[in-house]
Amino acid sequence: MKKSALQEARAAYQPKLPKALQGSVVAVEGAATQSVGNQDEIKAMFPNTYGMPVITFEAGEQTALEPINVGIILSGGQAPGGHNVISGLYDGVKSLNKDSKLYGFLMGPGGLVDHKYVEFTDAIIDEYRNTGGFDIIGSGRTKLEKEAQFESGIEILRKLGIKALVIIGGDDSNTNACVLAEYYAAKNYGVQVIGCPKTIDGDLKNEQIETSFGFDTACKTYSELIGNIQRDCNSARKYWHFIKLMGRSASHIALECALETQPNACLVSEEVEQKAMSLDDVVTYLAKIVADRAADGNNFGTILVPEGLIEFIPAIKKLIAELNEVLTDPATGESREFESKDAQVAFVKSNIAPENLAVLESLPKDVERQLCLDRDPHGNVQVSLIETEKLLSAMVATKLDEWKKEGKYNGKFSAQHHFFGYEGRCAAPSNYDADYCYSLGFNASRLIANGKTGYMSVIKNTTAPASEWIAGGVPITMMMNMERRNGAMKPVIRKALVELDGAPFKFFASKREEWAKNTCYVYPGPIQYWGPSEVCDQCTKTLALEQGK
Ligand code: FBP
Repeated sequence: MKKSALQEARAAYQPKLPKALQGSVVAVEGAATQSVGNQDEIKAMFPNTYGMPVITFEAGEQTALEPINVGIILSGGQAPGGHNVISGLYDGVKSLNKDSKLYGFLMGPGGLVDHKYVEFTDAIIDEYRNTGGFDIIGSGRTKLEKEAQFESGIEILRKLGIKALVIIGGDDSNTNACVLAEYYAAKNYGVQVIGCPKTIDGDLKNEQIETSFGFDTACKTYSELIGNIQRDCNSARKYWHFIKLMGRSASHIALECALETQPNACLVSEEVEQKAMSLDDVVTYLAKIVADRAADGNNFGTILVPEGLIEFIPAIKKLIAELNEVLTDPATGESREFESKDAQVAFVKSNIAPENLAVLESLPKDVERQLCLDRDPHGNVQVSLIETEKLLSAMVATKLDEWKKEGKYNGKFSAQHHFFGYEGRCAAPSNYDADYCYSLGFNASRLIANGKTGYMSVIKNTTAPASEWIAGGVPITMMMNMERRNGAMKPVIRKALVELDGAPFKFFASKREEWAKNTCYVYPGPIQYWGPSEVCDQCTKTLALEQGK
């Protein structure tokens, strides 16, 4: 495979490991844990994996191990650093015993069910160290949740002599990892299951997980692009740029990019919901910023829009909740099947409450259609397909026209649209993600060596130099509560949305009026892999503010 100059140089980068993982370790157990909500229900559903202690690794005598075979799966959307989780795990299991083997299941959880796999070798792993992407084995969104899938999985795990499976995924995939861990434990199958916190969205974090991997690199990549647009914008002074950012429901990516680039506006879906803003309120808020800048002669600017915004406008949220119920077959709990997309839209329209129908029909046709159509395998609306940035700019233009007629606005409004998501999901991992991911993978090997199952690999204290990072494991059940999904209550890992009383949002809120009126753009430039530590090892602003740094 032909490599770029950067790839060549980057292949030689040795990711930093926490001090505790640099030699032999012992597992230090904390107190018994409980789930973040619905303790009785979760305990009853996970009798074998509930209540286990948090684990911290400290330097100590590790007993010699027999060779162990381990499997790994990449699940869901790509996130920078996935290859380093795999290389960290590979190096970790080999350091325990050089005859240990690591297998990768192909194209996501489906590879386990369909028995498609590859055995990693030094040559394969070396090709992918410190690279972005998930192409080493591919990823997929097959939901691992049925007994038949678990049973099909155990057949191949037994055939390959695999004693532990590592699932790299977001909140839904790690929830499923925990269900699988519980199932194999209940059946005494002798296979451990360990999760790893992945997603650019940044919404898999809590008291125990500081951040999901990939968030750092993805935000830095988008911020570079936003900074470039801002410089263009400030040079030509003739466009308003509406920039939608991935992130699914949560606005962490939009907020982090705002902290890094200081745009004229950034919507935060969680605030829109809390203030019960209507679509018209959101449009009025943005149009006011445009009009105020026009009054100063500035007919240009940047507006960041989180991709999940639409789901958080209360009337639309209520509508989506009913659509999700109507699209689920109550008999099976699965999505209903329809002959055609038109049939699906017609069925939806004749089965929802009149007030929700009115909201649906008030939206532009393409948004209306997208909301009625397919969900992803976990039941989520595919928000990345809804062109919110275009919807908002069209509505802002209409509002400004009205104000012009009323003599309230006298500027020029010309819009450009962008959607950044796929541009950042496979970027070469920043040093932070390269080190964090390698440590997560290496650490997973230590959890396996210590016989743990139903745990998430966790690395903490990551705003400190890597040598001071704390390695360990957290029982996945500890992060769970019961939530309504596809018409039924299910145990799930609680998704972390932007906290409006958290330091990152509060800092943003204290600055945004100034950033709206004046031109305070910051141009972060590209990710740096070599150079002074304050340039190339910095964490996200979100993490720094959360930890009071
Ligand atoms: P994960 O939650 O699986 O990590 O995926 C994140 C994400 O990039 C979201 O931000 C986005 O809404 C979605 O994936 C897009 O999905 P797809 O890759 O199927 O287009």
